[in-house]
Amino acid sequence: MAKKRKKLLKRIKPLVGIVMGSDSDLRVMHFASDLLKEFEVRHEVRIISAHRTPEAMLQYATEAASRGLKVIIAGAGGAAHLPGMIASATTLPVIGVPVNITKMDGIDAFLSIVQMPKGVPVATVAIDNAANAALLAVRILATSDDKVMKRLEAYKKSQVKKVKAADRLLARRS
Ligand code: RP5
Repeated sequence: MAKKRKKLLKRIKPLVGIVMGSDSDLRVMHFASDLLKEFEVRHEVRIISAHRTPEAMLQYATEAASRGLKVIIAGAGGAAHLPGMIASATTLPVIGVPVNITKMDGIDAFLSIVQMPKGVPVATVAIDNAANAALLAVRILATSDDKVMKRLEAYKKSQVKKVKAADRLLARRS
């Protein structure tokens, strides 16, 4: 890891690591970062590939807990081994995001991520649903952080408001 980045990460002390196999996953994975920003949760975003940079992946996974990370969100498409391989090398909770990148509409990535063997869990969200991965990370952090819990409660209330407003609008139109 470049010295500059190491220094910066030390300063911001990220709680959530968002990793993805390729920059082509950013199209989907940026939603996780957007949501964590909304919740003011410190996080880092990295491109690390299980197949193309296996050593970097192992180093990231083995050092994650000691660097202060609490949750890892890992997104990948196709033969999506990144979330499972990271889970195999850390005790942190890992949330997998299957990314739709091939002609198989993301089913390939979904099955690769969800079918983990007993003993190595990965919490898998729906195909391309990086926002839900971030929300799950927020829920995990909220169990030990009152500020995050307050923001989560406010978020839930805003969802209720949104649905009710849409319902009222529909009633007025019909
Ligand atoms: C996976 O292969 C990545 O997560 C990405 O979804 C997919 C394709 O990568 P690129 O060929 O677009 O770099 O490892």
